[in-house]
Amino acid sequence: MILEVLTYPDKKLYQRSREIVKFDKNLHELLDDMYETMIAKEGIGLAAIQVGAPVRALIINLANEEGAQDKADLIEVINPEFLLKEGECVYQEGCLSVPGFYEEVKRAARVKLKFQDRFGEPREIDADGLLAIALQHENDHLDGHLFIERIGYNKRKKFDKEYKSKKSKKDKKDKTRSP
Ligand code: Y12
Ligand code: CO
Repeated sequence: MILEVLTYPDKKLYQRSREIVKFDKNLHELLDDMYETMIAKEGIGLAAIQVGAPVRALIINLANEEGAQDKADLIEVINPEFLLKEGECVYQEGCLSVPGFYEEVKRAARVKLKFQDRFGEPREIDADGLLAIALQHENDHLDGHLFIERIGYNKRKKFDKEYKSKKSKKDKKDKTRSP
């Protein structure tokens, strides 16, 4: 099922998600719905809180060398904990919860992560490049943070201005539509 994606400034996006203790049918349904939603909205990563579920689960499906998003490459991450973050990189990020805004964010270049899979089995992953960035971006959602909190003061001002302008245009349009 395709779910609604919460968008800024929805307060739920700012809450810390809780640890998952039951690796049951409900969790599997949530992960399957998150995948369907992420693909339908053309995303490459999604955290459970973005579809309103405040639990520590995230998924990532990067494109392969042929540019295709193959489900065989889907990574499901439950209860992640970073064991190592090193180096520095800057990448222009976007987020399904902040539609239409993209900005450079500085993050660790390489990470090591321990987590559980959908059956509760312990796993570890070493990542660099886009995967390292995606893991950090999605893990931030589990802690109630959006990438717009990690951009500099001037870029944040630019975002606030763009958001206000879009909102006032939408409000005007909605006003002319209502009876
Ligand atoms: C690098 C940087 C950020 C991430 C986190 C995952 N981010 C996304 O999956 C963003 C998806 C996204 C998709 C959009 O829709 C289309 O492109 C059709 C989009 O555009 C609008 O909302 C207008 C914005 C973001 C991982 C790795
Ligand atoms: Co995001």
